Amino acid sequence: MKDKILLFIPAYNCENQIIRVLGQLDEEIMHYITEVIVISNRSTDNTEAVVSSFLNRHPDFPGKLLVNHENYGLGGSHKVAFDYALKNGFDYVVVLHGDDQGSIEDFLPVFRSGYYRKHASVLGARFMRGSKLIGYSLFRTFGNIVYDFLFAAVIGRRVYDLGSGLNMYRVSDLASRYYEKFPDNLMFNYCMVLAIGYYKQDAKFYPVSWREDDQVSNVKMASQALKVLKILYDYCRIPERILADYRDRIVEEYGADEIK
Ligand SMILES: Nc1nc2c(ncn2[C@@H]2O[C@H](COP(=O)(O)OP(=O)(O)OP(=O)(O)O)[C@@H](O)[C@H]2O)c(=O)[nH]1
Ligand SMILES: [Mg+2]
Repeated sequence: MKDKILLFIPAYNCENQIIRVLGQLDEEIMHYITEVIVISNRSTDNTEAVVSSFLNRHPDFPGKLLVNHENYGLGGSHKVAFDYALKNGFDYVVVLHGDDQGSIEDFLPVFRSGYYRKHASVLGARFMRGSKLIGYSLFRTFGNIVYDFLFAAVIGRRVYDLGSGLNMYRVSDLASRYYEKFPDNLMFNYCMVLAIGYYKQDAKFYPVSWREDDQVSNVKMASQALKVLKILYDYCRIPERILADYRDRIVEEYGADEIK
């Protein structure tokens, strides 16, 4: 039987890039994807209009636009998407950032060979043999590699990325919702990496390409770098800290409206 695979595209103010991301979804890719959900985090530009108009122009495209009730951050959007995957009986969920920095094509070999079936997650890696960085600054590359090593030392496994924009998770492994209290911001993925160590997950890194051209980076590097160190330090001292609530604000329910 064919696997039921959900493609989740988080989108926040990326009206110029989201259309290119949707354009990546050609017949070959869609052969493996059952449904696509674009989750807008209450974008204030034309992201939602662009997605709606794409869906109207392609009535046979199995896609939906979801708009979060509030801006839940990138982590919060993952929670909405994982919940959707669990409730709708998906086998796997693929995450592809809406700002067109990654290429889902990089995962074609993963889809074709069924590699994803053998592991709890396949994580796109930008800093691994075979990865390709285009326009990504040397400084950020260096910083990322240092942090990869720090995390690797702490979880006792090689780490090749703390959170690229192309990942695939087995949905049954998300059923406990272990990630529910992870940060709702961009640090969500860092905690997901710690979870690999804590829960001894069978995660595999897989080299991907990553480009930076017209995207607007929302990462506040210095403050984020420090917060990450704090999470890492906490985890080193008391691994159970991963179960603590790292959110800045408690959200009772991560809700979204389906626009189409
Ligand atoms: N910053 C931010 N991004 C969000 C949010 N919700 C969804 N996203 C999407 O999450 C993705 C990642 O956001 P970016 O700010 O580009 O962060 P990043 O790609 O991890 O880091 P960069 O390398 O700086 O681009 C983008 O595709 C956004 O459209 C949100 O609330 N804030
Ligand atoms: Mg980005």
